[in-house]
Amino acid sequence: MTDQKRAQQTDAEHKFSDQPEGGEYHQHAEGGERLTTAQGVTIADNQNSLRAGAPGPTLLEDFVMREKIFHFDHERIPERVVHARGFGAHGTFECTKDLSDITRAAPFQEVSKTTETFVRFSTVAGSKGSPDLARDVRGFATKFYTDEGNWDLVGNNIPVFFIQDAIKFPDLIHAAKPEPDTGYPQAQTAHDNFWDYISLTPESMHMIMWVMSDRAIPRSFSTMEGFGVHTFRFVNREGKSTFVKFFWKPHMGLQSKTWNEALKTNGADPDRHRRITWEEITGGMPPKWDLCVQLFDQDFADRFDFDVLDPTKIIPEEDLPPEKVGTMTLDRVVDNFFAETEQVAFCTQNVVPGIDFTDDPLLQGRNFSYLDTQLKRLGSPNFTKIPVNAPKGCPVANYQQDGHMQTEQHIPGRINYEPNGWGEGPREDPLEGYTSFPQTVQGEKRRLRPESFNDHYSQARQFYISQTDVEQNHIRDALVFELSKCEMEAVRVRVVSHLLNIDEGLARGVADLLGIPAMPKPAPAAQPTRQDLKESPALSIVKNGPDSFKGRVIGLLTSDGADADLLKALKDAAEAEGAKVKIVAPKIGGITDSAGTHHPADEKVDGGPSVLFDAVAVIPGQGTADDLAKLPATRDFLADAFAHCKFIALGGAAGPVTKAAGLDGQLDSGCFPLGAGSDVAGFVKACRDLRFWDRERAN
Ligand code: HDE
Repeated sequence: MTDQKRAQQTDAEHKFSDQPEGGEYHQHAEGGERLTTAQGVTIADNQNSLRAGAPGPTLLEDFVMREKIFHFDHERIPERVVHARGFGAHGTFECTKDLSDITRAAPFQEVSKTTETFVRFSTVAGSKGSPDLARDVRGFATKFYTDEGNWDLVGNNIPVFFIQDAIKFPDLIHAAKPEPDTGYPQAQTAHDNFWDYISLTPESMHMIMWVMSDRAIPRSFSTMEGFGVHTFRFVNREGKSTFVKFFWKPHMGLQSKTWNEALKTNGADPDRHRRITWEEITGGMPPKWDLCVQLFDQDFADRFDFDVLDPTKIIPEEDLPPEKVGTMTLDRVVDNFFAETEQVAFCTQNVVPGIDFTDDPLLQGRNFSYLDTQLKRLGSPNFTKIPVNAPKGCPVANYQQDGHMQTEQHIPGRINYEPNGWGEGPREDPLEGYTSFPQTVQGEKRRLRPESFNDHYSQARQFYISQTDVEQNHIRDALVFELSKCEMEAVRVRVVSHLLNIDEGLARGVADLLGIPAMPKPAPAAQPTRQDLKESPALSIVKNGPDSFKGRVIGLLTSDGADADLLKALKDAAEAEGAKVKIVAPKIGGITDSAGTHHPADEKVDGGPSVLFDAVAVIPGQGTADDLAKLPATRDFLADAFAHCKFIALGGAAGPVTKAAGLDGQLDSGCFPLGAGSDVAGFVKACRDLRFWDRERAN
């Protein structure tokens, strides 16, 4: 287990931590593993290069040094052109519904059947080193190692996309990435190029509503949904096709950050989402999602008001409830980030018998792009042999050979072609092999967009009206934030002209907060916005939050002399809910409570701001509260928790901290005074709700 390995290595570090006096530090093999070159030659000295004299010139002859530095020089591979920042983990998918009458796809043939998976979550716009809490779409790519080959479901945490045709993708991404002359901004769409492009691309408006909502700043990967986006086909053994849309539903419910909190989290812990995922898996709380499907036939598709092949549209869950077909548990972290997370190569073309494509023009374009990009990134068509990419559930046998970094020859001997007269080697299997659905196709060869893709605003409006008032305000504020970073007024005005086609109140709110002097006319629309689409509660985060506080964390700011009974009661109440308490203290060494018990701290106060916790408690000791309150980080801890609408528990001695945070006289019913005999469990139960949103409404 990787965690045990880390623990062993940490112990080993202690053994070696004393430096020998006045000398260099050599670790000699004493019966242990020997250090060698890549050619297997044992290395005698890994600290000094080969020199003529001391000091003297370093000799070119030093193959040990040259090989070592040569390899180092070539350690980097091109980062992904999009989705560069990612985090991967292994898991298992367990089928809970037999779908063998609908599809012959291996993972769905039998209840309880398990299939190994590898998932990589990602942000889209930022580079590999960008912060996790950027406002962005999250990638949710899953490789199923089925026993009929690898199936890659390369989805996002948002069910629609910005554009309807793959030919537009390079422009969209160029506009979103840092501007080409300055090289900034990093991992942000808050700049002119992005909004200029968007304001000239009305089909992006539905996606823009999602990206400006709190969906784009999730609390963790474990609290976001995933979507296959496109309509795919399931095909059964009789060759019958059923349309399918895929959903991943998180067991922890939907949860997000607030924008101000996200900005601060990026400073406090740029690896927030990676760290949470690692800790969930290694801490025995493996994240889980249900895989759900919307299944429908051509008749339903024809009756539905939008084109099911248009990737800027959804089928509302209330119109066609997604059915649960299985559960995925991510239960194993990677052994090596580069080998697995960086080298994993997802391709939308990776389908297995029983799963097929549709004519969605975005999907068709993706089927070219992903294979192509893997060759660029991984440097060889043999990337399929890298263990994380190789099929696990079935044999691989073909006559593909050679190429850079070939590591094996499947078929030894003379035969490397088919058909052959030797009667040996792998052969086609027309019955069991992959067969494309025999769809009838006809039409003129032209560059065109179907009229059925013309309605760009109705579902954008439906998304907006389905949000709670708090969420609607967040969308407005996000638009205002982003557009305030645009220098060109024309861009801001053009965006507002589109918002007028979505919701007049939203458009006016944004225009007002941007200081736009006169409202523009609504943008010309290819099709008028339908006002009759019903609200879809499934689209709101707040309406689909968690029903328990399980898996979340209370940040406890405390100091020497803190009430021992209260600390214990808080810990017990949190654990009873399946949650944790982490101690934040003035010194990382920890605190000693009123009963003389020592508690090591998890964070020193200026390294553990409240943005890292789901709820907070402030329980200082009687004699130390004043000193605690003097620390600027203490003031921010409480003031931020309050501003981010978190539930707050305040111990009896918290007065000086409350005052320093500027909250005297402002405490509301999201703040729980705790003293001897108070209802600590009541506080933890209140934390089941995502936030105390009334605080935001009151301001
Ligand atoms: Fe991607 N996308 N994409 N994309 N995408 C890539 O492939 C592309 C789109 C998605 O964790 C690239 O291996 C085109 C939609 C994820 O490794 C590249 C178009 C959706 C990941 C590429 C789209 C996605 C990628 C870059 C428009 C949601 C990360 C590196 C036609 C359904 C996979 C790579 C991972 C990655 C192309 C649009 C999801 C260049 C041309 C829509 C999750 O091939």
